[in-house]
Amino acid sequence: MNNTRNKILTCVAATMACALTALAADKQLVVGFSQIGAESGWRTANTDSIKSEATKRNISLKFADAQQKQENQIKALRSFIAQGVDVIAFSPVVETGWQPVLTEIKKAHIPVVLTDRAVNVTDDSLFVTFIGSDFVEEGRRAGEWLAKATSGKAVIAELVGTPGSAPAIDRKKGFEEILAKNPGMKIVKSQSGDFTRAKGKEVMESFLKSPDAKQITALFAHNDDMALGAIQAMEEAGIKPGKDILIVSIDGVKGAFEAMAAGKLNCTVECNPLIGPQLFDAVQSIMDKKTLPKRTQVLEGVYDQSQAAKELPNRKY
Ligand code: GYE
Repeated sequence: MNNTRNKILTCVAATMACALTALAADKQLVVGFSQIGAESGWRTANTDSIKSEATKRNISLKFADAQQKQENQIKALRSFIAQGVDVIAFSPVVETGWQPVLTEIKKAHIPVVLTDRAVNVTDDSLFVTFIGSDFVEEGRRAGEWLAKATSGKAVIAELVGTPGSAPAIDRKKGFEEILAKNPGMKIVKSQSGDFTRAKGKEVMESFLKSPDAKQITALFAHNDDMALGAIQAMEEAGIKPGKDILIVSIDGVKGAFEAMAAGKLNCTVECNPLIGPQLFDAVQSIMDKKTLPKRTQVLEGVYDQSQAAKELPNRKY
Protein backbone atom coordinates (compact mmCIF):
# COMPACT_ATOMS: atom_id res chain seq x y z
CA MET A 1 0.00 0.00 0.00
CA ASN A 2 2.71 2.43 1.09
CA ASN A 3 4.76 1.48 -1.90
CA THR A 4 1.95 2.30 -4.35
CA ARG A 5 1.37 5.66 -2.63
CA ASN A 6 5.08 6.50 -2.93
CA LYS A 7 5.05 5.59 -6.59
CA ILE A 8 2.04 7.81 -7.22
CA LEU A 9 3.66 10.71 -5.34
CA THR A 10 6.92 10.34 -7.27
CA CYS A 11 4.99 10.30 -10.48
CA VAL A 12 3.02 13.46 -9.57
CA ALA A 13 6.21 15.25 -8.53
CA ALA A 14 7.95 14.32 -11.76
CA THR A 15 5.03 15.55 -13.86
CA MET A 16 4.93 18.84 -11.97
CA ALA A 17 8.68 19.36 -12.35
CA CYS A 18 8.38 18.67 -16.02
CA ALA A 19 5.48 21.10 -16.42
CA LEU A 20 7.41 23.79 -14.53
CA THR A 21 10.48 23.35 -16.73
CA ALA A 22 8.30 23.63 -19.83
CA LEU A 23 6.72 26.79 -18.41
CA ALA A 24 10.13 28.31 -17.71
CA ALA A 25 11.30 27.50 -21.23
CA ASP A 26 8.18 29.06 -22.73
CA LYS A 27 8.28 32.19 -20.60
CA GLN A 28 8.83 35.16 -22.88
CA LEU A 29 11.91 37.20 -22.03
CA VAL A 30 11.16 40.79 -21.06
CA VAL A 31 13.80 43.47 -21.75
CA GLY A 32 13.46 47.14 -20.83
CA PHE A 33 15.38 49.50 -23.15
CA SER A 34 15.82 53.19 -22.47
CA GLN A 35 16.81 54.99 -25.68
CA ILE A 36 18.30 58.51 -25.71
CA GLY A 37 15.95 60.00 -28.28
CA ALA A 38 15.66 60.42 -32.04
CA GLU A 39 18.26 63.15 -32.53
CA SER A 40 20.06 61.78 -35.59
CA GLY A 41 19.99 59.35 -38.50
CA TRP A 42 22.38 57.19 -36.47
CA ARG A 43 19.90 57.02 -33.59
CA THR A 44 16.97 56.10 -35.86
CA ALA A 45 19.00 53.22 -37.33
CA ASN A 46 20.03 52.13 -33.82
CA THR A 47 16.41 52.08 -32.63
CA ASP A 48 15.28 50.12 -35.72
CA SER A 49 18.06 47.59 -35.19
CA ILE A 50 17.07 47.00 -31.54
CA LYS A 51 13.32 46.82 -32.18
CA SER A 52 13.54 44.54 -35.20
CA GLU A 53 15.98 42.17 -33.50
CA ALA A 54 13.68 41.89 -30.45
CA THR A 55 10.73 41.02 -32.71
CA LYS A 56 12.84 38.47 -34.60
CA ARG A 57 13.75 36.73 -31.33
CA ASN A 58 10.26 36.93 -29.83
CA ILE A 59 11.50 39.06 -26.95
CA SER A 60 9.04 41.41 -25.26
CA LEU A 61 10.72 44.83 -25.52
CA LYS A 62 9.64 47.69 -23.26
CA PHE A 63 11.01 50.64 -25.22
CA ALA A 64 11.19 54.16 -23.77
CA ASP A 65 12.37 57.29 -25.65
CA ALA A 66 13.94 59.87 -23.30
CA GLN A 67 13.97 62.80 -25.70
CA GLN A 68 17.63 63.44 -24.87
CA LYS A 69 16.92 64.06 -21.16
CA GLN A 70 18.73 62.15 -18.43
CA GLU A 71 15.83 62.60 -15.97
CA ASN A 72 13.50 60.83 -18.43
CA GLN A 73 15.97 57.97 -18.70
CA ILE A 74 16.18 57.62 -14.92
CA LYS A 75 12.35 57.53 -14.73
CA ALA A 76 12.23 54.83 -17.41
CA LEU A 77 14.85 52.74 -15.58
CA ARG A 78 12.86 52.97 -12.33
CA SER A 79 9.70 51.89 -14.13
CA PHE A 80 11.58 48.86 -15.52
CA ILE A 81 12.50 47.92 -11.93
CA ALA A 82 8.84 48.28 -10.90
CA GLN A 83 7.75 46.07 -13.80
CA GLY A 84 10.33 43.42 -12.84
CA VAL A 85 11.82 43.02 -16.33
CA ASP A 86 14.42 40.26 -16.87
CA VAL A 87 17.18 42.54 -18.21
CA ILE A 88 17.58 46.31 -18.44
CA ALA A 89 19.53 47.85 -21.32
CA PHE A 90 20.14 51.50 -22.04
CA SER A 91 22.19 54.01 -23.94
CA PRO A 92 23.14 56.72 -21.43
CA VAL A 93 22.79 60.27 -22.81
CA VAL A 94 25.63 61.61 -20.63
CA GLU A 95 28.42 59.83 -18.74
CA THR A 96 27.83 60.96 -15.16
CA GLY A 97 24.98 60.75 -12.61
CA TRP A 98 24.04 57.07 -12.98
CA GLN A 99 25.44 55.57 -9.77
CA PRO A 100 22.23 55.91 -7.64
CA VAL A 101 19.78 54.41 -10.16
CA LEU A 102 22.24 51.67 -11.14
CA THR A 103 22.55 50.80 -7.45
CA GLU A 104 18.74 50.55 -7.21
CA ILE A 105 18.74 48.19 -10.20
CA LYS A 106 21.49 46.07 -8.65
CA LYS A 107 19.48 45.78 -5.40
CA ALA A 108 16.54 44.54 -7.49
CA HIS A 109 18.91 41.88 -8.97
CA ILE A 110 18.27 42.93 -12.57
CA PRO A 111 21.28 42.64 -14.89
CA VAL A 112 22.20 45.74 -16.92
CA VAL A 113 23.65 45.94 -20.44
CA LEU A 114 24.99 49.29 -21.67
CA THR A 115 24.84 49.98 -25.39
CA ASP A 116 26.46 52.70 -27.49
CA ARG A 117 27.56 55.17 -24.78
CA ALA A 118 29.53 54.47 -21.63
CA VAL A 119 28.89 55.61 -18.04
CA ASN A 120 31.32 57.02 -15.56
CA VAL A 121 30.89 54.96 -12.36
CA THR A 122 33.39 53.86 -9.73
CA ASP A 123 31.85 50.39 -9.34
CA ASP A 124 31.83 48.45 -12.60
CA SER A 125 29.80 45.62 -11.07
CA LEU A 126 26.81 47.93 -11.65
CA PHE A 127 26.58 46.67 -15.23
CA VAL A 128 27.36 43.34 -16.87
CA THR A 129 28.78 44.54 -20.16
CA PHE A 130 29.14 47.57 -22.43
CA ILE A 131 28.65 47.14 -26.19
CA GLY A 132 29.83 50.13 -28.19
CA SER A 133 32.31 51.85 -30.44
CA ASP A 134 35.71 53.29 -29.61
CA PHE A 135 34.90 57.01 -29.86
CA VAL A 136 38.47 58.12 -29.11
CA GLU A 137 39.66 56.08 -32.08
CA GLU A 138 36.93 57.64 -34.27
CA GLY A 139 38.18 61.12 -33.30
CA ARG A 140 41.74 60.07 -34.15
CA ARG A 141 40.62 58.72 -37.52
CA ALA A 142 38.88 62.01 -38.35
CA GLY A 143 42.01 63.93 -37.32
CA GLU A 144 44.31 61.66 -39.30
CA TRP A 145 42.20 62.04 -42.42
CA LEU A 146 42.24 65.84 -42.10
CA ALA A 147 45.98 65.96 -41.39
CA LYS A 148 46.62 63.97 -44.56
CA ALA A 149 44.18 65.96 -46.71
CA THR A 150 45.63 69.33 -45.63
CA SER A 151 49.28 68.31 -45.22
CA GLY A 152 48.93 69.25 -41.59
CA LYS A 153 47.67 72.82 -42.13
CA ALA A 154 44.11 73.65 -41.11
CA VAL A 155 42.14 76.32 -39.29
CA ILE A 156 39.31 74.29 -37.84
CA ALA A 157 35.77 74.92 -36.65
CA GLU A 158 34.39 72.14 -34.46
CA LEU A 159 30.75 71.12 -33.99
CA VAL A 160 30.70 69.26 -30.69
CA GLY A 161 28.10 66.61 -29.75
CA THR A 162 25.86 66.67 -26.66
CA PRO A 163 27.86 68.18 -23.75
CA GLY A 164 28.92 65.52 -21.23
CA SER A 165 28.16 62.60 -23.58
CA ALA A 166 30.76 59.88 -24.11
CA PRO A 167 31.00 60.42 -27.91
CA ALA A 168 31.46 64.21 -27.56
CA ILE A 169 34.15 63.86 -24.88
CA ASP A 170 36.00 60.99 -26.56
CA ARG A 171 35.83 62.17 -30.17
CA LYS A 172 37.25 65.54 -29.14
CA LYS A 173 40.00 63.81 -27.19
CA GLY A 174 41.01 61.55 -30.11
CA PHE A 175 40.92 64.42 -32.62
CA GLU A 176 43.04 66.65 -30.35
CA GLU A 177 45.62 63.87 -29.98
CA ILE A 178 46.26 64.20 -33.72
CA LEU A 179 46.33 68.01 -33.54
CA ALA A 180 49.00 67.75 -30.84
CA LYS A 181 51.23 66.03 -33.42
CA ASN A 182 50.42 68.61 -36.12
CA PRO A 183 51.28 72.15 -34.96
CA GLY A 184 49.88 73.60 -38.21
CA MET A 185 46.36 72.46 -37.30
CA LYS A 186 44.32 74.36 -34.75
CA ILE A 187 40.71 74.63 -33.57
CA VAL A 188 39.55 78.27 -33.62
CA LYS A 189 35.85 77.71 -32.95
CA SER A 190 34.16 75.00 -30.93
CA GLN A 191 30.54 74.78 -29.86
CA SER A 192 27.90 72.11 -29.25
CA GLY A 193 25.29 71.39 -31.92
CA ASP A 194 23.75 68.66 -29.70
CA PHE A 195 24.14 66.03 -32.47
CA THR A 196 21.18 67.48 -34.43
CA ARG A 197 20.99 68.85 -37.96
CA ALA A 198 19.03 71.95 -36.89
CA LYS A 199 21.51 72.88 -34.16
CA GLY A 200 24.47 72.10 -36.43
CA LYS A 201 23.10 74.56 -38.98
CA GLU A 202 22.40 77.22 -36.37
CA VAL A 203 25.88 77.02 -34.81
CA MET A 204 27.60 77.00 -38.22
CA GLU A 205 25.62 80.13 -39.16
CA SER A 206 26.95 81.87 -36.06
CA PHE A 207 30.53 80.70 -36.81
CA LEU A 208 30.21 82.15 -40.33
CA LYS A 209 28.93 85.47 -39.03
CA SER A 210 31.89 86.03 -36.74
CA PRO A 211 34.50 88.60 -37.90
CA ASP A 212 37.26 85.99 -38.29
CA ALA A 213 35.07 83.50 -40.22
CA LYS A 214 37.16 83.84 -43.40
CA GLN A 215 40.13 82.07 -41.89
CA ILE A 216 38.21 78.78 -41.37
CA THR A 217 39.48 76.11 -43.78
CA ALA A 218 38.02 72.97 -42.22
CA LEU A 219 35.10 71.69 -40.18
CA PHE A 220 35.16 68.74 -37.80
CA ALA A 221 31.61 67.70 -36.88
CA HIS A 222 31.14 65.06 -34.17
CA ASN A 223 28.35 63.50 -36.26
CA ASP A 224 27.03 63.53 -39.82
CA ASP A 225 23.73 65.22 -38.98
CA MET A 226 25.49 68.33 -37.66
CA ALA A 227 27.76 68.31 -40.74
CA LEU A 228 24.69 68.14 -43.00
CA GLY A 229 23.15 71.11 -41.17
CA ALA A 230 26.45 73.00 -41.50
CA ILE A 231 26.55 72.27 -45.24
CA GLN A 232 23.18 74.01 -45.58
CA ALA A 233 24.45 76.99 -43.59
CA MET A 234 27.55 77.25 -45.81
CA GLU A 235 25.53 77.09 -49.01
CA GLU A 236 23.17 79.79 -47.78
CA ALA A 237 26.21 81.95 -46.99
CA GLY A 238 27.62 81.44 -50.51
CA ILE A 239 30.44 79.15 -49.36
CA LYS A 240 31.18 75.88 -51.18
CA PRO A 241 31.10 73.03 -48.64
CA GLY A 242 33.72 70.37 -49.35
CA LYS A 243 35.81 72.88 -51.35
CA ASP A 244 36.10 76.27 -49.59
CA ILE A 245 35.79 74.46 -46.28
CA LEU A 246 36.80 70.78 -45.99
CA ILE A 247 34.41 68.75 -43.87
CA VAL A 248 35.02 65.57 -41.91
CA SER A 249 32.38 64.00 -39.70
CA ILE A 250 31.50 60.74 -37.99
CA ASP A 251 28.74 58.06 -38.30
CA GLY A 252 28.57 57.04 -41.98
CA VAL A 253 24.80 57.52 -42.43
CA LYS A 254 23.32 57.43 -45.93
CA GLY A 255 22.92 61.23 -46.04
CA ALA A 256 26.67 61.57 -45.53
CA PHE A 257 27.41 59.25 -48.45
CA GLU A 258 25.01 61.25 -50.63
CA ALA A 259 26.72 64.50 -49.61
CA MET A 260 30.14 62.96 -50.37
CA ALA A 261 28.95 61.71 -53.77
CA ALA A 262 27.79 65.31 -54.43
CA GLY A 263 31.23 66.64 -53.40
CA LYS A 264 29.90 68.54 -50.38
CA LEU A 265 31.26 66.39 -47.57
CA ASN A 266 34.83 65.11 -47.71
CA CYS A 267 35.03 62.23 -45.27
CA THR A 268 32.97 60.26 -42.78
CA VAL A 269 34.33 57.95 -40.12
CA GLU A 270 32.05 54.99 -39.59
CA CYS A 271 30.24 54.40 -36.30
CA ASN A 272 28.03 51.36 -36.63
CA PRO A 273 24.56 51.73 -35.01
CA LEU A 274 23.33 48.21 -35.83
CA ILE A 275 23.84 46.93 -32.31
CA GLY A 276 20.54 44.98 -31.95
CA PRO A 277 21.94 41.49 -32.67
CA GLN A 278 24.92 41.97 -30.30
CA LEU A 279 22.64 43.36 -27.58
CA PHE A 280 20.27 40.39 -27.62
CA ASP A 281 23.16 37.91 -27.90
CA ALA A 282 24.42 39.45 -24.64
CA VAL A 283 20.94 39.22 -23.07
CA GLN A 284 20.75 35.54 -24.04
CA SER A 285 24.21 34.87 -22.59
CA ILE A 286 23.13 36.49 -19.31
CA MET A 287 20.01 34.29 -19.19
CA ASP A 288 22.24 31.25 -19.90
CA LYS A 289 24.51 32.34 -17.00
CA LYS A 290 27.53 32.72 -19.29
CA THR A 291 30.31 35.17 -18.44
CA LEU A 292 30.62 38.17 -20.76
CA PRO A 293 33.58 40.48 -21.41
CA LYS A 294 33.16 43.93 -19.79
CA ARG A 295 33.53 45.58 -23.21
CA THR A 296 32.47 44.50 -26.70
CA GLN A 297 33.74 46.46 -29.68
CA VAL A 298 31.65 47.32 -32.77
CA LEU A 299 33.58 47.13 -36.09
CA GLU A 300 33.82 50.18 -38.37
CA GLY A 301 35.78 51.94 -41.18
CA VAL A 302 36.64 55.32 -42.78
CA TYR A 303 35.22 56.45 -46.16
CA ASP A 304 36.05 59.39 -48.44
CA GLN A 305 34.57 60.83 -51.65
CA SER A 306 36.40 58.34 -53.89
CA GLN A 307 34.50 55.44 -52.30
CA ALA A 308 31.11 57.17 -51.86
CA ALA A 309 29.26 56.21 -55.08
CA LYS A 310 30.40 52.57 -54.91
CA GLU A 311 29.59 52.17 -51.21
CA LEU A 312 26.22 53.99 -51.25
CA PRO A 313 24.06 51.00 -52.37
CA ASN A 314 25.57 48.86 -49.58
CA ARG A 315 24.71 51.25 -46.78
CA LYS A 316 22.09 49.82 -44.43
CA TYR A 317 21.60 53.03 -42.47
O1 GYE B 1 27.33 59.52 -33.36
C1 GYE B 1 25.23 60.52 -33.05
C2 GYE B 1 24.14 60.17 -32.12
O2 GYE B 1 26.12 57.90 -29.38
C3 GYE B 1 27.40 57.12 -31.19
O3 GYE B 1 24.80 59.72 -30.97
C4 GYE B 1 26.19 57.82 -30.76
C5 GYE B 1 26.05 59.21 -31.34
C6 GYE B 1 26.09 59.33 -32.84
O4 GYE B 1 23.24 61.15 -31.92
O5 GYE B 1 24.80 60.70 -34.38
